[in-house]
Amino acid sequence: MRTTVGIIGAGPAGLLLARLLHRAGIDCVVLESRDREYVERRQRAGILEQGTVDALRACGAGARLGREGLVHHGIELRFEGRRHRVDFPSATGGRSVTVYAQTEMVKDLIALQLDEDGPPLLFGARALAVEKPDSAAPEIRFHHEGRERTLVCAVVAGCDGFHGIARRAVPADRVRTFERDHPYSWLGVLADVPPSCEELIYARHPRGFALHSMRSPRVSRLYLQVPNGTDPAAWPHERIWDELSLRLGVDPDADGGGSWTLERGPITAVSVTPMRSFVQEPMRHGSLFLAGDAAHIVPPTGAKGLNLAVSDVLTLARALIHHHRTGSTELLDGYSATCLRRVWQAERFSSFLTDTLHPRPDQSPFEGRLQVARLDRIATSATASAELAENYVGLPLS
Ligand code: RFL
Ligand code: PHB
Repeated sequence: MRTTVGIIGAGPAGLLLARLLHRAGIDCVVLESRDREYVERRQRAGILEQGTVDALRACGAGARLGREGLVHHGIELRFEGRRHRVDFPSATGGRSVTVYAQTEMVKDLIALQLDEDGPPLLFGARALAVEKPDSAAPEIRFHHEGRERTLVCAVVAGCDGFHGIARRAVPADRVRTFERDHPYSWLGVLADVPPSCEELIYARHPRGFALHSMRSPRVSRLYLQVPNGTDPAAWPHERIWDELSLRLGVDPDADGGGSWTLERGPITAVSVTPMRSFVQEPMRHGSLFLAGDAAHIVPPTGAKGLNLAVSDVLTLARALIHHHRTGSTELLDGYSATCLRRVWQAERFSSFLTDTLHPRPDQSPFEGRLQVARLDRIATSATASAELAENYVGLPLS
């Protein structure tokens, strides 16, 4: 098999790249190790930056998103029983974010690719290795329908996520990795109950972080900070609701406190996700380009992972299209540096929010007070609040 761009992975990065290249008349093939049902059901992110929404609209994947996506103009911070709302439009020249599940975005992109005669998308096709990545004809060795095959390409796009194989094709002496593990995980639950809030709530509590998000007007998505290695079975549903109520709770006498209750309902899914910060530099090796989680991971607190995958892919598609039309490699040569600037801004912001909202198991009382002081600063300074808002809605695409 031969193609111009061989794409490994049908997550948001690989699917959007395929869509953008196909529309520009560049051939590609997408290899995905899982089956369609699995890819469409995997519960992941929920917050799209304005730039991500604009990109999906521009490539024709914005119809259902426009109907079903919930536009949010702010978030609420809770700490010490207090409530503080961060307003986005007033701090960012009118920008906002959209709540739309990653799974829905993936379904929309798959449907477009299959229904509109898009480029080949092979499910159950597991890439085993990228051979000759630094040559002009790199190859992807993959396993599909019981046999091993080879896809010969001009360019390979490694969009295969954090556990993929593309990143490992770069020789060890050509890369640097930067990593930080966090001493806690998130227990995530999906519940068939209308959200008890209109906007997302991020809470810092001495017992740990909690987040109230949503998937639709009828489905809530909630998270609790838990120790690494937590077994979801140790969290019966009543215990989950009790802990969420406690951590998200408000004090009627505190600033903005008032009264608030968390509505409970049937929990339909529980999972535990470790928190990780990771970057591999550079994001290109010869004809192999890494995009999305294949190159970097941020802890989910800043809601940046999916949005970074999208911004990488926009940069890569633009560079490939420019090369296809003009023969110039200028944008391809700048790909890694352009992406990494934005990646490190997202790492910085995600680390800041993570460190501010999660009490570490070994932290000193002094550090606890600093977390509260940082949140108090956001609640009382328009400048500090605007800094959070600007980063949350997404820094401009360069
Ligand atoms: P993905 O989505 O992991 O897709 C990679 C695809 O590659 C396939 N694959 C292979 N295919 C062929 N051969 C191989 N050898 C392969 N190895 C892997 C996989 O099956 C998969 O289909 O990476 P991509 O496209 O880079 O997208 C990244 C995002 O999925 C990720 O950054 C976000 O989900 C992170 N994230 C969030 N991001 C946000 O922007 N906003 C959020 O609100 C947000 N919340 C979250 C999150 C991630 C979470 N978890 C589960 C880590 C909340 C959570 C709980
Ligand atoms: C989600 O809805 O899954 C979500 C929202 C905000 C985050 C992380 C996850 O920061």
